[in-house]
Amino acid sequence: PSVGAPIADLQGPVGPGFSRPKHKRTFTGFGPSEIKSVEASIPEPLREAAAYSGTALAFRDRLIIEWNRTQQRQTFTDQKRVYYLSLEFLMGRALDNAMLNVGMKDIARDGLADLGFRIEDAISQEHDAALGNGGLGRLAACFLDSMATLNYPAWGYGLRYRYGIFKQEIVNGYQMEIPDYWLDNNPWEFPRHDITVDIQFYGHVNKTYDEDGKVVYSWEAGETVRAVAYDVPIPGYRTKTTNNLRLWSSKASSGEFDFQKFNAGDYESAVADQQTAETISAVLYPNDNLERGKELRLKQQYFWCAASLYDIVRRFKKTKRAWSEFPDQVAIQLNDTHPTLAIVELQRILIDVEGLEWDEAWRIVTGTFGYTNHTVLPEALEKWSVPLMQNLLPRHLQIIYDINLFFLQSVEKRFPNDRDMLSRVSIIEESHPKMVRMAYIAIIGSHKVNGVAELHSDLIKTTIFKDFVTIYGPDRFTNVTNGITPRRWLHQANPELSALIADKLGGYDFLTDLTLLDKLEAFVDDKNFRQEWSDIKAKNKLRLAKLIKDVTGYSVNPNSLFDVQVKRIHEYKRQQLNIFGVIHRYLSLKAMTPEERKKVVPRVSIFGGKAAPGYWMAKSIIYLINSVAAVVNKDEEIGDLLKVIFIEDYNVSKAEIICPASDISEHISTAGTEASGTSNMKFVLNGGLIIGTCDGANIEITREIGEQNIFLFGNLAEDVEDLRHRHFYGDFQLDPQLKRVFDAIKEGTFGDPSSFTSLISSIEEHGDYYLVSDDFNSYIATHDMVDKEFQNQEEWLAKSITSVARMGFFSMDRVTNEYADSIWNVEPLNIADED
Ligand code: NTF
Repeated sequence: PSVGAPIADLQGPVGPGFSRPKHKRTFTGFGPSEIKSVEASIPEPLREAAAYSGTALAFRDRLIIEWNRTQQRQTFTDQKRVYYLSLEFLMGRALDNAMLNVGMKDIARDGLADLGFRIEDAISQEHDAALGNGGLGRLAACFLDSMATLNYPAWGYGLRYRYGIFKQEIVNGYQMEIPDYWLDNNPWEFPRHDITVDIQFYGHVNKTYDEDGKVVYSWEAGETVRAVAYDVPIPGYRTKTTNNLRLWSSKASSGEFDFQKFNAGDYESAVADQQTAETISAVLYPNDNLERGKELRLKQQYFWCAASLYDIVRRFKKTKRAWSEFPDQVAIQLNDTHPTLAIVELQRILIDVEGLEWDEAWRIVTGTFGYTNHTVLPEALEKWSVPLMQNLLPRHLQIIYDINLFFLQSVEKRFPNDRDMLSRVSIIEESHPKMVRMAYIAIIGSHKVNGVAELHSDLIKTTIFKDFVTIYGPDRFTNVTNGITPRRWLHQANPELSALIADKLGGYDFLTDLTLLDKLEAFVDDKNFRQEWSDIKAKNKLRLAKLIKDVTGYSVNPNSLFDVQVKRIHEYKRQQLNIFGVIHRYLSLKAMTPEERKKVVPRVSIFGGKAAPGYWMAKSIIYLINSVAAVVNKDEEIGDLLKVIFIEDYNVSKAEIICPASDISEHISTAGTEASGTSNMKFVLNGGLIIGTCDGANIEITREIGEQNIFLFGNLAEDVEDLRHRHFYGDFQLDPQLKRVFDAIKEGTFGDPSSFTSLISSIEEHGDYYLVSDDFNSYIATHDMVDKEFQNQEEWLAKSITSVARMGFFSMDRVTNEYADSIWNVEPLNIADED
């Protein structure tokens, strides 16, 4: 990038300037004074952008060397590799992570300081790589970090969206969506114009016979789009391993636009093909936990699966091994059902292109794939209409029908008289139109299926996939509870806490073996340590207060209790429960005498998260939060006792500031709906306590840190169905405290009540599907306990330290090793210096 170039040049030869600081001092090129004069002529923001670019390019050069070496070594040893297929990678920023992983952040800080820059300013110039919606995409990013850190030969495969998740702006309380064009000046990707695959769509299937009279199917496609690889280096922490994330970008298969048409003056149609092709990788679908069955989405899925498989198969074929060895060399993990077509595509390649028999091909396929389920919500389970699939992927639909036929035949053999069972487990749902159930293909075509937390894995076995447990037995189904990378979510986000821990534990080994944190418990009564611990939390709260001031204009008192809920806005995650609780608090405060108010713990309720653009109810929740904020925050009678904040455009880099700054965070989904949740882990790892339901990974967090260190409330998953049933039959009574909240809203306390009608009526009149009313009383009572316990700062601090000490289980490294052992059967490979 042009703005980066001058500074990068001034750094001298890339690499040595950082790795050997003494060279920097003897470097005889431009000295700081010469640089100053150059600087003076460049406006400030440009200079910081240049500082970022220069630093990024320097680190990038280092990464390339280790990346090449890693790839060569992995190819040479030719051991089994893992391919992680994910339609989302929510990476966030790369520079800080790269500096920490190669262990040179301090040197970079000094270098930048010599040039007159603060390293934080340079880092914050970077645009987040936001190719994901929420937890699922962030989990994929944590996987990449862990796989590289643990030296697994692993690749990620995804799509190179031109637009990531939209940027959120709050205008008059409403969410507005701004396109996130993020690719300008992205130093972390390498276009690989030498690596392309032509992907086919539409057309029809020809049936012919070979010399032996065997039927041969060939797919004559109607459209071809070219996939071009873009590679992103993924450095591990304190290791030479630098893995690859390959993102596919679409373009016209002819390469360029049609020059003949152009010369004939038909400009529009000259570029039309090109534009249609580029549309495939243009934009990330912004839905979290929702599938809408749009053709372009199916095109994205096939485009990416087919390109990735072509690449994987090409790599395998270079080894000249027998096809039967494919599953010994290749493990492919499906991040949810989005890449399920990869199963069908591999079967197609093996039988149609490579000429294998069906059964042998299918053994290879099932030996290769593993499927992770991330949700039980019915609206998120992918189904594609048969006519749509028939049109776009005619050969694949045939293969799906064959997979289904052989599967149903085997089921019928074992359960002869159970017709219901056959229709229940059929890949094809007999609806109008017929639908292809992608999760069923994923289960049938994989050797392992896993959920992402214990309760969730139990639920899939007893509800949505129950019949498949009967058919395959329990061994195909397993649990791997999610985790997070401690590198980004402790060391990078909370450097001071990380340093304090390192000081007590005698080094940073806990960052690669998080169970070492348990040694912190020995210091729980250490006075100095406790003081430092609480000082760090206070500083982190100040840092967040500053962010709040910058983005909302509101000043908050950093001594208040910071209560945070940041995640995608969804009815099942129940931000509405939280804001109703806030209103309840406000009404209670208003009813108090000044004497009573003196005893109140001041609180800042902080929200953040995006609503899917088409999700009306989620958008109303955002509007309600902002409407409450507008009233409460200017109420002088209340002052600092309560502030309500909505931080716009919540993303990975904001999460890095928010997570270390909570006193308490909210993970309050209706029991049984949140598969795992991972921000719960991030907050606890940073010394925040949590309030939550018995849902997702909250349950294992409780098991690990102890019941006395978490605020649990609400109905249990096992009671949800019954409660919903009762509501449905009219057995529903609005909680009296919630009724007071609704009355206040209806009276117009927070603006025109008609904006909130559907929010209220979904609870009052339409069955309260998410049990907001059922859980309200226990939610409020638990918040009262939070206030009470927060007043005992000594106890609170002990809980904070103890909880962090017991969080070792939630490292993504544990997760990655579990997948490697029980699903992938892969071994690490060390990349030594001399290789
Ligand atoms: C999400 N699933 C779940 O909703 C979260 O609870 C979980 O922590 C993450 O996956 C990661 O496992 C999805 O986003 C999806 F797409 F499956 F709905």
